[in-house]
Amino acid sequence: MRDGEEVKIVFTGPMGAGKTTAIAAISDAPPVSTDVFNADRQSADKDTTTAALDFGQIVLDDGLVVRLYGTPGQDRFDFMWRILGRGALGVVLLLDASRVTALTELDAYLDSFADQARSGCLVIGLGRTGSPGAIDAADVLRRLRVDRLALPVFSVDVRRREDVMLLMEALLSLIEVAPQQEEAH
Ligand SMILES: Nc1nc2c(ncn2[C@@H]2O[C@H](COP(=O)(O)OP(=O)(O)OP(=O)(O)O)[C@@H](O)[C@H]2O)c(=O)[nH]1
Ligand SMILES: [Mg+2]
Repeated sequence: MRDGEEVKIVFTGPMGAGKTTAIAAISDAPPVSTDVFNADRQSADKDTTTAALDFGQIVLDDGLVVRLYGTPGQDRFDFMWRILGRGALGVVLLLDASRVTALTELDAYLDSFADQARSGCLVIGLGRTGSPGAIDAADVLRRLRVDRLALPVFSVDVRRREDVMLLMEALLSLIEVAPQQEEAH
């Protein structure tokens, strides 16, 4: 990739996994956020939830411009996943390891972003792995093997810039070696 080239990356995953937090952790300028009051405290106990998208951007040392899009986590906004996924070269899938539904959510998102998963342009960031009863990276890798997918899985804290950058850099390396994708529709 060269100076001034642009790449679109989508951060996705269920409500509360940390998409908005992750984009804010690495974006050069404060990201555009569309968070609204969260009335669904059962799905995620936090004050706000993303209604349309997050948008941030970073320019890497080699001049590559990385546009960062975050999807809304609530199922009622799932039409946005397809819209935001269009033209995305890679996907960062964030999961909350402490949720009992984490592996079911993994399956659902791999289905929705099947083009990127199959072409190997998807990385998984597993948050809150230290919580009691949480799944770990080995559990995710086992599930991926069933689907014959070889994708990297990292245990991360989305509030830490270094952790989110690790996900980004792993993903950009995968994009570089992947066969050129057809634009996802
Ligand atoms: N204590 C703790 N908090 C975390 C950890 N990881 C993420 N969080 C918090 O979890 C929350 C994640 O919220 P968001 O970033 O809004 O999540 P989101 O994925 O954008 O959620 P939606 O937009 O509702 O789909 C933030 O308040 C983070 O600070 C962690 O490892 N430990
Ligand atoms: Mg959000």
